[in-house]
Amino acid sequence: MRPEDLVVLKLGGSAITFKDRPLEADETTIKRLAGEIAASGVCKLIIVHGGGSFGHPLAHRYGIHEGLKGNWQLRGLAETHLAMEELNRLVVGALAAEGLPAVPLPPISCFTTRRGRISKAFLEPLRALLALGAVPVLYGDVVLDEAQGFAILSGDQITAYLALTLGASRVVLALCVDGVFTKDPLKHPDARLVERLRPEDLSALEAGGSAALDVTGGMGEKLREMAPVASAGVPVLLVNARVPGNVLKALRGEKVRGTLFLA
Ligand code: IP8
Repeated sequence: MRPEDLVVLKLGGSAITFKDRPLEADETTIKRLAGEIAASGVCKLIIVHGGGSFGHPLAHRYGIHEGLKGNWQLRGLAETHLAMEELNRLVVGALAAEGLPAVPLPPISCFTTRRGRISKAFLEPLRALLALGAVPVLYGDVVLDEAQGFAILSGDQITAYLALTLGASRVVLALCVDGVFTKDPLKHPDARLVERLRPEDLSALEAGGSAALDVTGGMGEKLREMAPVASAGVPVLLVNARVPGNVLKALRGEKVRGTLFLA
């Protein structure tokens, strides 16, 4: 990989938090992943992380994803953003402890949406951080929405948007499962890992959704979000972040168990 090649890494919320324990981060995994990211030697990197048990329960409690229904939700808007900042601080702190110049970039102040889809993006600070050699760290967040007041902007949508807009060479999705399966592996023991997936294969698969609460969708939604990236010829690699060494190998472009999503 050339030093100028941009990689976008998404750390799934279920990989870095305990999804069934509200506001509890898996700090051991975050620390290990930070070590793997630092050891990968990728020079031009953007990290986006999900909400897991920080953003999702609050967003759900206040119906943030449904848009403005009443002023009582404003408190939830603030609380959801603060919870995400808290998780972001843990991720950025772990990266900094490994010597990486990680800098938080709150999506609430650089994106707006229209019915939940990115409508405007102010990417100058992000471009400038990359040019300086820093590692911007974004996350799924509450954002202001032109049509419905506010919305949840998922880390996946941000990842796909940045990969396409900034011309990434690769996207790595670090999840809590090995990749895409032929069936939901939690329900079907005969489910097989799909090692190579094309956007046109999507409808043929019963993508295994995550069982825990997730207001921005599970695996199916993730793949639909990544389809334009894969279709544009940018490889999207899905790997299990809970297996030590996987993220390191994926970032280095080495062979690793997972799903390669590419047209
Ligand atoms: O976990 C959603 O981001 P995701 C973040 O990437 C919030 O879907 C605030 C629920």
